[in-house]
Amino acid sequence: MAKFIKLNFNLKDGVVTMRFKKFFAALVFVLVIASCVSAHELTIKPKHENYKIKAGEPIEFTVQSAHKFIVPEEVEVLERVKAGIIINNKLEESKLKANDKDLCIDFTVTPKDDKGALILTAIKDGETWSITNEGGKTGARSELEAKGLKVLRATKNDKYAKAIFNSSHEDKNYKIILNQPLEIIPLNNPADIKVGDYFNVKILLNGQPYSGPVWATYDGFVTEYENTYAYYTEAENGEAHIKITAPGFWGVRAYQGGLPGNAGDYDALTLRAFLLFEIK
Ligand SMILES: [Cu+2]
Repeated sequence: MAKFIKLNFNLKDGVVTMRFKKFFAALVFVLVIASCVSAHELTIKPKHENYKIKAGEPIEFTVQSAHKFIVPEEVEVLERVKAGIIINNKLEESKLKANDKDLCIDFTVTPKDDKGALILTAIKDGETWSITNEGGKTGARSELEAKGLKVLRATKNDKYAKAIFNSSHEDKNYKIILNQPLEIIPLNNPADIKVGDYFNVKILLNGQPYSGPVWATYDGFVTEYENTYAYYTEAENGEAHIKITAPGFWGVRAYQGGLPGNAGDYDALTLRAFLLFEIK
């Protein structure tokens, strides 16, 4: 940074001003990126601790949106969220209910059978979040510009959660690929994994191997601080290895920012994915 300033010191005033403008634009950009990284994460959790899965019997789950794993913090806008059970490779959408008391969305699914694992998903079609001359605003670039605002950066934040419940040693359901833009696919059956083992995953970004950061944590690891995970690794050629260090409800997370935008609406797309499963 010091070198950068020195380099331009002798230049004419106008040039220096321009350089500084660029520098501040870059600074704002860094802050925008930083704020995206810490946005709410989308997860799914059973509503009751001692839930039982039986064919034909409704069971309650929640969609959570929060900065801590896994402490509900915000009721997402219902219209932007879809959630339910996967049956024959398709999402059977549940009716979503805002739960203002517990700060989550409630939904019920009815499994057709209880032999294999239940696969649930929640999807949030993200809003465009714009950094403007009047601060952060929800809304597309064109929409805010029409109101006379200057938009520095508009980002769309899409989120995907996939959860595996009731997996057994014989189960094959856990391998399912839902073809979500950013998807974490287990290479191990959670039922076969014990504390001390590696849980291996394949991560696909638009169908291609993802190379990037991967975080993992489990329910109860840290409840005081936001964005605090038990484990960090980086996926290489789409594969990541998570060492399981405790029993319980785990979440593995991947994040990809800076994807191409949609002219006029958003400049960049950010994808977040969470895979949730239980380790006995
Ligand atoms: Cu947030």
